[in-house]
Amino acid sequence: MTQIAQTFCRLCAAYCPIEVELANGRPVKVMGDRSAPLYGGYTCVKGRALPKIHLNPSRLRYSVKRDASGEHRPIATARAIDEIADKISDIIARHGPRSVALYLGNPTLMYPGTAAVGVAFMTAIGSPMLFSSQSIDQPGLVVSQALHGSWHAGRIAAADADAFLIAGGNPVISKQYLSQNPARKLKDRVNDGVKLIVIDPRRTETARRAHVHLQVKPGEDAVVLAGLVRLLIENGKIDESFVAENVVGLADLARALRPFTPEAVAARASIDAEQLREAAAILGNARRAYIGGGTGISMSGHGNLSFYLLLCLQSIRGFWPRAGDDVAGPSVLMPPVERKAQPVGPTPANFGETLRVRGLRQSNAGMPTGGLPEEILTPGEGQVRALICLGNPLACWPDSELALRAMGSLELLITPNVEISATSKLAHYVIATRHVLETPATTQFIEGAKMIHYGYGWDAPYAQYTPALLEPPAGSDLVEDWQIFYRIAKRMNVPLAFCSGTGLSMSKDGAAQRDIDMDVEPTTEQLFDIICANSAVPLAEVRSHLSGKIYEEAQREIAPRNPDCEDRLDVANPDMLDQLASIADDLGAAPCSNDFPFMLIPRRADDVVNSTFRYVPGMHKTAYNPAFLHPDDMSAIHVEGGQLIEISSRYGSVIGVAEADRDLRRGVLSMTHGFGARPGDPDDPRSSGTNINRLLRLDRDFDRITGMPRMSAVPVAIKAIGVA
Ligand SMILES: Nc1nc2c(c(=O)[nH]1)N[C@H]1C(S)=C(S)[C@@H](COP(=O)(O)OP(=O)(O)OC[C@H]3O[C@@H](n4cnc5c(=O)[nH]c(N)nc54)[C@H](O)[C@@H]3O)O[C@H]1N2
Ligand SMILES: Nc1nc2c(c(=O)[nH]1)N[C@H]1C(S)=C(S)[C@@H](COP(=O)(O)OP(=O)(O)OC[C@H]3O[C@@H](n4cnc5c(=O)[nH]c(N)nc54)[C@H](O)[C@@H]3O)O[C@H]1N2
Ligand code: SF4
Ligand SMILES: [Mo]
Repeated sequence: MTQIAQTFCRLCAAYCPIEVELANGRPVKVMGDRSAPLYGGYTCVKGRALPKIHLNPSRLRYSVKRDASGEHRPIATARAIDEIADKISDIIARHGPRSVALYLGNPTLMYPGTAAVGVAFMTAIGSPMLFSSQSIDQPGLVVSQALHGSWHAGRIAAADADAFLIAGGNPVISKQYLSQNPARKLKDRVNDGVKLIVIDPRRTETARRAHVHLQVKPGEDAVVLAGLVRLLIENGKIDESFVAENVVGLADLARALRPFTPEAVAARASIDAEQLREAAAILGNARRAYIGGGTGISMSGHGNLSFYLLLCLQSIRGFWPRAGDDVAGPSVLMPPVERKAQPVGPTPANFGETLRVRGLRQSNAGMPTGGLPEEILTPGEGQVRALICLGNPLACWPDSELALRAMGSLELLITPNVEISATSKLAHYVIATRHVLETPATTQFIEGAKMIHYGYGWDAPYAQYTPALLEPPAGSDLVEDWQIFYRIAKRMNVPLAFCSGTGLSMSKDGAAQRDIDMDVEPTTEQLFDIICANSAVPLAEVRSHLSGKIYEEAQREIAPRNPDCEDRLDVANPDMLDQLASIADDLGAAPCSNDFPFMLIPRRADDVVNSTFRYVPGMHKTAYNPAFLHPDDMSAIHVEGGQLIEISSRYGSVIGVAEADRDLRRGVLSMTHGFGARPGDPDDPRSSGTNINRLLRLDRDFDRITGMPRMSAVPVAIKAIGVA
């Protein structure tokens, strides 16, 4: 029997509404749901591969435990969870709660309950060691808001902007910014007259639509952005009344930017000064611009400063929404919030828990994941001995050798997963979990994520709910990720309570609000009722429309500022101006190393999300991540497409498979991360790909506030090692 079911894909944060064709309970085909608004029926190769992902023969159908010889043996999931709970209790009894850490990586975004119950678990056991991918992603995006202050009313909606600036991001592939069908959205908006500026060393799918593409030398974004802001000031393109009411520090900023003349910037960043002027003219004439920075500007050094300069640009131009405008991204499944047209002044970026390594400390981007491997490996009081890991450090964390040592030294490593990843290979327990089509879901998690990274989620009051479409495969023994935390807590006898920020209103003292019943386990649907309590639109209403819907009743207007608001946006943070001064001191030609003449930069690929989906057969053009180089560079070093090359940084060496890419600027090696062999598997770059994280180091050239290591603009040498 064939049946069509509506749901949404959660393989990436775009959450595209889809229809799944089911034949006798098996998924056969995925199509975009054209009846849903905003997406125009869009799907990508990953979403369309959902049936393959589900029926993947190497999918984990039961949990496994590592035995004394290091082999994984099947174990009943309930028994594994009991054993884990007993081990965690024992570790806490011996070493205190700080010895237990949790890492929330990308699978967190697929299931609305995971983060809520995971965080509740860490709070209940009293451990501050809660890490996430945010601090190895774009931590500068939130750190800059702490240093500059933020706009209470949120951001300009893409639909209201007449110019876009995307720096170090590629929305067409990543869906970060313009998330709903970004390729179409860009095309339509550019046809409507929107002027697009892209800053990227690669002529990306996004840059192809740009009016001005600044094909910058990697790592020089702060210089380019400083040059842009300087030109705006010089050209008098200041929103004077906005600045007078809301901004402090403009004179100091202008002084700090003086050295960044178009010519100096052009020489340093190896771009054309005229193009920089053109970009400044577009931004200077724009009424409202939609501005976003991605991983490119975050990972190449000066990430905080680059994001900070983007904020300064918005503030001096007054590119913030005003009273009476519609809120971009109003709450639907989160509690309603009144948004006001006023600044929220700067706050300290660092606070809370301190690591025992390199003076790293918690920041508003979370605990520094860049310090976690050393924290695990450094003996002494407070050492982390147990890690519940929703992610794949061995493939994704910079400095894979260190990640390998750290993961291998843990007393207890638990990886909930749908497959045996590189990291799962080392785990004491791999808990087999249900997959996307087997779990109910809502869009609430992404709505919350938008509050942290405005590049995700919807500008309109959009929401969707889906029931589980499928039963797990017959004979499998699977749980949902959130149930792991709940059941461990239950066995440990620690009651869980939800904290603020998970859709519950806060108690008067801002502390946990609602206890979870520890006697009778809630169903996932009941869990949603709890985390969507007090939502702007009742969950029952969202449940009653299975296609995605815009809930007009949740649209809110931005309220006027409080008459007594004295907060200001600070465009002259001393730390940021110091960084500008030290760049200015050395503004001649960028340093160039003869030993490492190329620069490694990251890129996202359409058919994987970080390390995910690599083991799904029939889904990929190549099983590996090509080492993309400009064809002229390939000729210069006598390398042909398909040939193996040795790529060496100061810290390590890997083998890659060369491939020509005319869209790159010369001198750049562009590669996707998340690849490489699993420990013990044959290491063949053509079948398992290349782990570029072996070229990176966590403890050199890292950001003091977040521990963010350098992951782009990494100097490398390349040498041919054989003909294919
Ligand atoms: N060199 C370099 N390194 C990078 C980056 C880069 O650009 N360059 N990017 C960084 C960024 S931005 C990020 S966010 C991190 C990501 O780093 P992580 O979050 O650690 O990595 P992912 O590959 O997203 O983790 C996915 C894991 O989840 C598993 N998984 C897939 N589906 C499910 C599921 O349904 N349930 C469960 N429980 N598990 C599932 C996958 O098998 C995989 O093992 O990587 C960072 N690392
Ligand atoms: N298909 C797919 N989608 C994804 C992911 C995925 O793995 N696959 N990952 C998800 C995750 S975890 C994240 S964080 C987001 C990231 O989303 P984005 O930040 O949009 O990621 P990318 O698509 O890699 O775009 C980064 C761009 O930065 C450029 N770049 C590199 N170095 C520099 C530099 O020094 N300066 C400048 N200006 N540009 C530079 C690269 O050429 C690249 O085009 O994507 C998410 N979406
Ligand atoms: S862009 Fe692709 S992977 Fe992401 S939600 Fe849409 S269909 Fe799924
Ligand atoms: Mo990310």
